[in-house]
Amino acid sequence: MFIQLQYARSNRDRAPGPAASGTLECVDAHDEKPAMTIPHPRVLAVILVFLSSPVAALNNCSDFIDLRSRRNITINTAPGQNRYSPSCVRVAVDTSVTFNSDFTTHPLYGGLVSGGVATIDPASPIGAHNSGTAPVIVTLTALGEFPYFCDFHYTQGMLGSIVVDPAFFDDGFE
Ligand SMILES: [Cu+2]
Repeated sequence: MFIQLQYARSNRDRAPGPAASGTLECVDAHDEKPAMTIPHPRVLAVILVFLSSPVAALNNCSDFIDLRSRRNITINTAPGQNRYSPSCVRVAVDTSVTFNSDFTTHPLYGGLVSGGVATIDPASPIGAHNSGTAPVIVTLTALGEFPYFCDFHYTQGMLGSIVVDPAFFDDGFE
């Protein structure tokens, strides 16, 4: 090892130019490698854009409150306020979500609001609830993102989204 380093050093210190015939060439494979490889600027830009953009951003959600350690969560509608609280949440699979609201005055639908247009998703596990004040309890058994909105007030910001991640606490360590 010591001898290898010595050769490498003398090889590096040698004046540039072709080696004279008969000279022993000892090239350490690592000797010519830069200490750190810097990606091409364009590659770097793509990486930065990827890192800075949220994983998902449906229904005005960019920051998701991390509630993955909970088995049950509640999304409330504050009286007199046309919004959900919390609105953007990240939960573990099989989490039970309780919506507390007056669904007659705040019809709740699973679906996407994009460009000011709300589209009900009939396949959403959040479903459709447009009457009464009984709590709506939804258990989210599939991975993915499930946006939802109030049909009367989504233009006022009464909308949100739930990201369902794999359960990280299945071993009981919570
Ligand atoms: Cu509403």
